[in-house]
Amino acid sequence: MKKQQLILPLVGLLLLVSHTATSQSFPFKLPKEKPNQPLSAAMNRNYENYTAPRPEDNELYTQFKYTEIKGLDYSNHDGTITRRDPSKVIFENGKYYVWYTHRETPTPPKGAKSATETIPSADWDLAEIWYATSIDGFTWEEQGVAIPRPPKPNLGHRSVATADILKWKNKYYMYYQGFSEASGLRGDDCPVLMSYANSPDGPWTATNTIVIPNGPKDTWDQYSIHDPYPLVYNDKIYLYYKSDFDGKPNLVRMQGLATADNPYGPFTKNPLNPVLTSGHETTLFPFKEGIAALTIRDGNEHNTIQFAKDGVNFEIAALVELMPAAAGPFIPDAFTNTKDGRGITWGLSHFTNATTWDKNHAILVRFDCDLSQDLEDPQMKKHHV
Ligand code: AAL
Repeated sequence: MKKQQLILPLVGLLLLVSHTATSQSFPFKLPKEKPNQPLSAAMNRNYENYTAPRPEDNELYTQFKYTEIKGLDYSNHDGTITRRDPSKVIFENGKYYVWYTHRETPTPPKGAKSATETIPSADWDLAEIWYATSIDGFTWEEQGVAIPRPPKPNLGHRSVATADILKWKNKYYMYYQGFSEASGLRGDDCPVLMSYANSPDGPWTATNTIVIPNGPKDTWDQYSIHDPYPLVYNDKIYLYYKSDFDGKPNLVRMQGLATADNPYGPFTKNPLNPVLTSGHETTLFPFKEGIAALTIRDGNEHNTIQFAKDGVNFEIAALVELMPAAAGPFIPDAFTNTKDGRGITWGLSHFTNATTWDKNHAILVRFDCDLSQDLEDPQMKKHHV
């Protein structure tokens, strides 16, 4: 065969191969819809697992911005005053309300072994639930105690902490952790208690009973029910909570769900619990037909925002960074039984300096984000700054 006779078909073959490769290469403009061509596993996931292939267009992707809030006194951050674990923010009587763990003790926390009747073991030990109000969400006026520690031997006499609010048929219900022993001993094995009021300004009446009991022996939530977080969804109260289990070598933190037809219970734990394998403090909100969750630190899926169409079966919707710890968002439709949740754009969260043991305390801060369906929506715009 002559040399040219061999070269020409080879060139043709090369052209064909390179043309085929070009036509199958991923286009320069990222298609909004999944293209009809072979995709790598990662590219397939980018279309299948998220609401949009670009993070900025994914409704459950966001970046978080933090702003110092004004009006709350921390007297030189020496660890004797703490404010942490804010509730959801609600809007009533023309102002925003938030409740939080408030500790004011002669010394900073000193660990379980050094705890006394006046020396706290942990940042949330010897605490009460206080509240503050605000007109603009940036400057807050502390109103004082909402729920004090009840006298011994009532549940929660050592500390009441980590509260969250429910509005149900025009009354207010506060769910919180009731410690009867110092945190760090077995105090953290605490159940959830509840107080109710006709007005967000109180007075609050404690039921003095356990509302969400710990699970039976040898079940995942036998020791603690932390961070109670009620929403109204599917005509019921959906109360999410965190438990710490396994214990060896480190606690595993996951989140469960308990539902009830009225605020006093009984609460039925979901048979699929835990429903979130990751996250620490609970922060969830109605989104479209389902529930979205800020899944912050701890677990394989920390630093994600997850979504469950049915409020139970969560999938990862976005991977994010610098998430708000223990966030309490302002949720316009937290209690409206919505089937088209609007989302959130701001709230309060806390910063802790837990590593500086001798000054250990937390401060409340404001966070802003865009986890809303539509910022132009009048319901969102009214409250968005
Ligand atoms: C927080 C919450 C609960 C825990 C402790 C105080 O971050 O998870 O409230 O009990 O830490």
